Amino acid sequence: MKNPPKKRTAEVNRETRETRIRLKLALDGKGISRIETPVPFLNHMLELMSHHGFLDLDLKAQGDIEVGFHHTVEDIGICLGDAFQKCWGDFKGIKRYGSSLLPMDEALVMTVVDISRRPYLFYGWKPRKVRVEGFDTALIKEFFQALVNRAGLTLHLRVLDGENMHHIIEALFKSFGRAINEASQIQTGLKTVRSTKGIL
Ligand SMILES: [Mn+2]
Repeated sequence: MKNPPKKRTAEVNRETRETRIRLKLALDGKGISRIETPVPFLNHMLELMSHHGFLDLDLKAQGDIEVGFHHTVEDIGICLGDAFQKCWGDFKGIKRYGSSLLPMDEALVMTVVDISRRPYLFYGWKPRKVRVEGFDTALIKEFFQALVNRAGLTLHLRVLDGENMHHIIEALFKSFGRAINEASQIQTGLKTVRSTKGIL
């Protein structure tokens, strides 16, 4: 009998003078998460990303939130980016591309990714409001930029419609989860990297 494909997992521990982060990530998971950070709004968003992206995520973060959420949010993005890269390993057989068009009531978001090893973020959203549920909306971009840089990901995030900030941000995280899950899939029969250059 054929063995079931092995779960791709990674562990990242990062400690700086600003934050302390411990993270375990599994692709091909069940979407189960245990998330403990001092930023409740981000906990909520990461849980959605994990659930809709079939990513198992175990995350514990502490940070200097007395100076704001910036360091903690950015550093979680860094660790998650590192974890994705570790999970992808040698990139062999990976589908590379993934996309998701996702509504959340009136909000509509489009996410397109390429596991390219060329970090690029297109962030086509200028939030109408600076704050939502005590959270600075500009940090969403910081989070994705940090993740993109470390994962070596091409990521296009577009908010096509939406009024409510909470809805829009939820749609961004769910949509990212779905797109990254699709792109991370292993293409049966593909033994090399998916590039005509033969290398990523
Ligand atoms: Mn919500």
